[in-house]
Amino acid sequence: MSQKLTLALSKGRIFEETLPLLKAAGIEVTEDPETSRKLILPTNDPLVNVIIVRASDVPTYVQYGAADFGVAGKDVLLEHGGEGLYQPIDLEIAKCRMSVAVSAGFDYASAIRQGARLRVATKYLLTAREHFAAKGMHVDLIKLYGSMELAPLVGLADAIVDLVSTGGTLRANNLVEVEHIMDISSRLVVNQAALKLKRERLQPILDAFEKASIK
Ligand code: PRT
Ligand code: MG
Repeated sequence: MSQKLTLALSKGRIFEETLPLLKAAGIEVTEDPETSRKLILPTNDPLVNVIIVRASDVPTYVQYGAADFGVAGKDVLLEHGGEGLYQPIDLEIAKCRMSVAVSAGFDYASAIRQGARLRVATKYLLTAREHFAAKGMHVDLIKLYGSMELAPLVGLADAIVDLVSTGGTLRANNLVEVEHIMDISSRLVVNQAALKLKRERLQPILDAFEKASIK
C-alpha cells in the first residue's frame, strides 16, 4: 500500500483550527478552500492531501478509507456512531456546547412539570432522543438540517437542540438556553485499516497533533 495520506476536513472553523496542528506536524496546506474550488487540496508534503467535505460527511469518508484520517465534532461523531473509526485524540478545537433552547416567553420548566409532550426540532436526533429519554421526557423530534433557531419562532417546535458557542444566535432570535446537554469539541478520527497499514507515516502526525493540542 502506498504511504500517501488523505486527511478529511470541513471548510470553516474545523479547517481553520486544524491548520496550526498540521503546522506542528510540518504540514502546510498550500491552497485556501475559501477561494479555491478544488476539493482536493495539496500540501507542502507531496504525500499528504487534504479533501474538503461537509462536516457531517467526515466520519463517512474515513470509515470507508476514502480518507485515512479526519477531524470531526463530537456532535457529528455521536450521530454517525463511529463504526470503523479509531478516535485517539480530543483536539480541543471548535469548542461549543449542545443545549436545549426555547423562545424567551416559553415556560419550559412548567411544561415539563405538567408532563406536556414537547415538539423538539434538531439536527441531532440520536443525541436528543437519548437526552430526553434519560430525563424520562416524552418528546416528538422533528429532523432539520440547519437554522434550528427558526423553528420555535414560527411554531414548528416548542424547543430546539442545537450547538451554542457565543450565544449570539440565540439572543438575536429571542431564544434562551434551558438545558446544557454536553460540551462539544472536535476529535481526530483515523481509519482502522490505515492505522495498521500506514502506521509508520501516521504515527508522527498523530503525536504532533496530540502534543500541539495539549493546552
Ligand atoms: O454548515 P454546514 O451545514 O455545512 O455544516 P456544519 O454546521 O455541521 O459545519 P460547521 O463548519 O458550521 O461546524 C463544524 C463543527 O464545528 C460542528 O460539528 C461543531 O462540532 C463545531 N462547532 C463549534 C459549531 C459551533 N461551534 C457553532 N457555534 N458548529 C456550529 N455552530 C453553529 C450553531 O449550530 C448555531 O447555529 O453556530 C450557531 C451558534 O453560534 P453562536 O456563537 O451564535 O452561539
Ligand atoms: Mg454550520
